[in-house]
Amino acid sequence: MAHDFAAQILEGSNRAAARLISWLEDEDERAYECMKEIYPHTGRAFVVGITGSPGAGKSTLTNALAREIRQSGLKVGILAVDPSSPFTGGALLGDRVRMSDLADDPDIYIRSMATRGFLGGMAKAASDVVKVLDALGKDVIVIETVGVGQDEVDIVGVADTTCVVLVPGLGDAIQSMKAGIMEIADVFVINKADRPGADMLCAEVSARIEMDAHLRERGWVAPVNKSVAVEGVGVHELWLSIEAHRKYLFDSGRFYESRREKIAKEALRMIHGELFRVVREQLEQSGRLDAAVEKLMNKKLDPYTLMRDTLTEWLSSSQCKRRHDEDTKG
Ligand SMILES: Nc1nc2c(ncn2[C@@H]2O[C@H](COP(=O)(O)OP(=O)(O)OP(=O)(O)O)[C@@H](O)[C@H]2O)c(=O)[nH]1
Ligand SMILES: [Mg+2]
Repeated sequence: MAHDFAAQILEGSNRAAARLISWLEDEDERAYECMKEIYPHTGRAFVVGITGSPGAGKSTLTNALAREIRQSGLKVGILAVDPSSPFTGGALLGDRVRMSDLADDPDIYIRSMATRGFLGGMAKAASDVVKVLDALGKDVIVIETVGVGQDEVDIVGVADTTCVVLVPGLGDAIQSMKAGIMEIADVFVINKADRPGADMLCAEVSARIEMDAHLRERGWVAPVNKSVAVEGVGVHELWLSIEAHRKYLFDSGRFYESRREKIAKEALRMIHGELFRVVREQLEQSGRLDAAVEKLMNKKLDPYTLMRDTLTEWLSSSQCKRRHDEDTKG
């Protein structure tokens, strides 16, 4: 079943991909079977992250960029991570409306995802969806996400090239730079360049890049682009910057290195998530968590001891179980 389904995705069926993504969202067991099948066929697509403040024009830019990328014959997948709510809220609907003119092109696949309610965390959800789009045969995958919290920064960690969108007049440019934006940006885009202050912001960001000597050590200096996304101005140049970064990654060997880091991080993240889920389930269902919390409250127990004891106990009980399973099998 999973095999046939995976085959459909590998043949490029958007419908099959949509179904698999729904399974992933529902944590349906069938999703894992299918993901195992498609995994060997992933890792081929180039992943671009578009992040920035709410309303910076990320969706408009993503839309225009997708169109630009399609012109070179490449297939595009778009993942819009919606910050607003787990419900089909305003922004999600807005994205749909603005991107609807792309929806007729079968070589563009657009998927929205709400940021709340994912047990395994957003970064896992995003990298799962990226894998599906990759297996589906998309050459470039664009992830749009609001750059505010750690969750979003983690999502961007899935991308090969991260574009940070800034807007003149918001006054938070320097603020966001402090919040680690400088470190994650491979390419800067000053969008809404039709507004006053764009040149000044451009100069400000460039000066900041100059200042950060340790950023320059990376061997790549983030270019600062300007765009008017609503008019498609500067989008071609943005794509050229992304391609230049891609070339840098390959030529310098950073691509391999960075993918390796991502895979290691992802593997650990998944194991961490699953271990936590299993242990928590056991503690909660047996009522032991409540009992332990009671003791913690009364200072009859400390969380350090609880942490170690829980782990030791869990490890020995799962070893016992394995031995038991082996015994009964043999
Ligand atoms: N003046 C001007 N307006 C723009 C430009 N790009 C986008 N906008 C407008 O800015 C508003 C927000 O654009 P979106 O593309 O939805 O921005 P976003 O960053 O995706 O917004 P969220 O996903 O809600 O965070 C829309 O009304 C756009 O039409 C631009 O270059 N210039
Ligand atoms: Mg948007």
